Amino acid sequence: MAAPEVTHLPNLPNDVEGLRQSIRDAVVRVVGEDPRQATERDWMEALAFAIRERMVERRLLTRRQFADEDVKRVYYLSMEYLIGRMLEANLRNMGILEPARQAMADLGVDLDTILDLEDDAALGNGGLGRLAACILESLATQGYPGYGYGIRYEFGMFRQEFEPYQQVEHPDNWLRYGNPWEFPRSDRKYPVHFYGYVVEHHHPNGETRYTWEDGEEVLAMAYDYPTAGYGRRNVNNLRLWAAKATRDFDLRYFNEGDYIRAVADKAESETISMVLYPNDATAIGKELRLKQEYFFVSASLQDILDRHLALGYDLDALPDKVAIQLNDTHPAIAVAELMRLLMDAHELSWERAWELTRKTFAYTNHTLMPEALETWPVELMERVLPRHMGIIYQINHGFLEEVRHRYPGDTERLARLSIIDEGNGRRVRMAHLAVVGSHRVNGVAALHTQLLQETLFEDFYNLWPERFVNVTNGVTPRLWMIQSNPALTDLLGQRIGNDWQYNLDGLRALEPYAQDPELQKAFMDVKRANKQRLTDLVRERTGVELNPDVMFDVQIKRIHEYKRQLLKLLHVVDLYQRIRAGEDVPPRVVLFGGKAAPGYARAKGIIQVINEVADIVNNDPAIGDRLKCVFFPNYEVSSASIIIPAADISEQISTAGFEASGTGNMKLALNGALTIGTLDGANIEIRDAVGEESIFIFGMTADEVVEHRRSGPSPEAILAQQPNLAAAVEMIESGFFTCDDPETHGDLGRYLRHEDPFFVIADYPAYAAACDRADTLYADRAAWAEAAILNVARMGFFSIDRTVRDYANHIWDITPEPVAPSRTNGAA
Ligand code: NBG
Repeated sequence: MAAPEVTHLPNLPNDVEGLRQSIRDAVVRVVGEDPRQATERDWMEALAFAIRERMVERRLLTRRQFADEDVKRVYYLSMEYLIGRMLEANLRNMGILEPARQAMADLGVDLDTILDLEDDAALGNGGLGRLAACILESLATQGYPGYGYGIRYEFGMFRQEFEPYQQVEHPDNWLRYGNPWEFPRSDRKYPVHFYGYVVEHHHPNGETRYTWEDGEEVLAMAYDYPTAGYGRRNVNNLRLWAAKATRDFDLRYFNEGDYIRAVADKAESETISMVLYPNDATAIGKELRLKQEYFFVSASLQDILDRHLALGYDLDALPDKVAIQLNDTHPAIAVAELMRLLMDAHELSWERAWELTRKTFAYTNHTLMPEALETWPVELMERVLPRHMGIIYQINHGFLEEVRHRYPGDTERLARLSIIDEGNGRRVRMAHLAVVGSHRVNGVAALHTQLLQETLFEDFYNLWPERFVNVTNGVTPRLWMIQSNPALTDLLGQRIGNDWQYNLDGLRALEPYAQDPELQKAFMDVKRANKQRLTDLVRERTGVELNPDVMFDVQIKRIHEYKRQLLKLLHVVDLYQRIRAGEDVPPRVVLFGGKAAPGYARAKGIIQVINEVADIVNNDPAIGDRLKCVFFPNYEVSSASIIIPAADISEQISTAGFEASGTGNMKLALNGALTIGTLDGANIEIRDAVGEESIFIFGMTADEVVEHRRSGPSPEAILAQQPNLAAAVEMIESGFFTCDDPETHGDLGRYLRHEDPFFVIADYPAYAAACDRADTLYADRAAWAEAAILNVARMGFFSIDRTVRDYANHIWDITPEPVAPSRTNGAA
């Protein structure tokens, strides 16, 4: 046992004085600059270091308590974490935002200026990655022992520019100045193996064992990011892996005298963690992607088992002490990897290993879209991960035996359920591997879970109904209200106190005041100020001048056909024509934001046409303030924080049955925007929560979409009945918005008239009518304010804290372990 003074943690003071001291010291000791000459960036770094010292101290306290209390831990395996900026979030959750602001002011530095210097940590594409970030924050806030594992991509989500209308992607070099939040852990490195072959060993005792030989090895090195809970002392950890070449690897070639080859190979093995694939909800099918998946899964599982054993637990106790959540199928290879580790490294029997594996894993599905379902060619899997391919075969064999027993003679069912798809050139279905290897499978909204059970996983549901649960997504009110909307946060504080910050259902206390004219005025004033803030940002980023007194109608999300940005665009063109024809339509600002996957031509075409339409509309003197259309460039977490609080209307208009949940819908509604939406994903639950009168629902239901696809009228037939819509389509394809060049969007016209796979045309009349209903309500300020206030008051269900409790209670079986205020920093 080390002496108490050795194990004592520093216990740094959190008052203005103590912070000022730490920041000043850090400028000299960590940044290496004279405080007299320090730049804003130097001060930012110094501030970050002062915070991180305090965070790590609490993390160590948290870890000591978890060890003392023998807790069960959950590990969240995700290829993506869309975190955004960390400085303000950490200050806020550590409870030192105001003291730090004062301390910085004392040092002659404006905190807000500093906050704006930070790059977003954009290690994710969209909703799936942002959900992962919200879940980690909530785990810490609620005191759950929960850890994230992922990849420390050198380059995150690309930066989007328009040149002038088309999306151009630029690399996101977010680590170029280093990163003050990470703790590189050179003592936490694990070898990860690729390629090679498998050798079978028969023991005299009848056992067969396997070794995986030859091939290549890469090291995974840990980088830790402490994650602070809000209003609690708990600090958890996000561990991201970076690929490093092994020493052996270098040596082999160095010894052969091939220095250049050695260095080149080193660089190549380090490409594994180089870049995030910028594809949202589409499987990519590239070998490097498979290597990324296996790389982070293998390192994470080795680390989890190491910790489990180091804490003194037996492997048999794995499911009692460890839960592992697979965030979509990206980490599904974990099922085979855990089997490999338990059998080949720890010498457990197949049966024992399989039981532990199934009890430990759970799997979240995030989409029904066929193009998102990962399958890997057997040939590729055999080459890159030969041992895993063998294990998958054996898992599949046992599983199909079980199916055969339940459904004798049903060969079609066997083919449908098999982990190996024999129909498409033999591929491994990762979703099937995930379901077979997990004790729970969840969808992310009620409709999505229902559709999973009825369609994608119907056969699995019939086999194991007890494995399926729904966990509706949520969002963290710390980022999406307290930080993004300080004005509304203050107003809520004055009216109903701050309990809602810890239990979002507390927002209900606002309901009785929804008709109070004073509150309505204050609420609308807050909205007006937020719109002014966005107006300033839009001017700065695009040069377009908005009028904050008109309705702000917002569609922000990845660009995808099923999300139907084209539906909104047709409405813009329709309005434009009506205004030009002299009709008196209510004024509005339409704001789009979102990125297209670089290889998704249709989505990039949608961005281009929106930009072109915007340019004409915004510069047409006949239009003025009655219609403005903006494509906000490089939509990311930090810009979402400005856009969302300023929205009056939230566009959630996906083709019903396609959006698994949505979470932007929740953020916008929480901030008082009214939803125009289809009965899709979590929109349905939002409608149930806020009530029919506070939401504008339109369009086909998921069932009706299926029916329409089978026997509905063609888009052409519908256009023949809809003169306004037909005129809008014609205007686009005529080349009106592209300097009279009909070529550019001729294809888009054909697409809408003859294909329209997501039923933009079919849903348009209902959509335009929903927009009109919104306009009518908006014209009645009091009625609008009342609906918006009720909307906020009724959004408590969509807190990520409820989501995380659902996972904890129904899937992980873990309990909160808040760090006791009495826990001292002394020797533990
Ligand atoms: C996305 C869905 C969204 C959902 C998020 C988070 C993928 C594969 N799925 O509807 O499209 O809100 O996941 O669950 O990115």
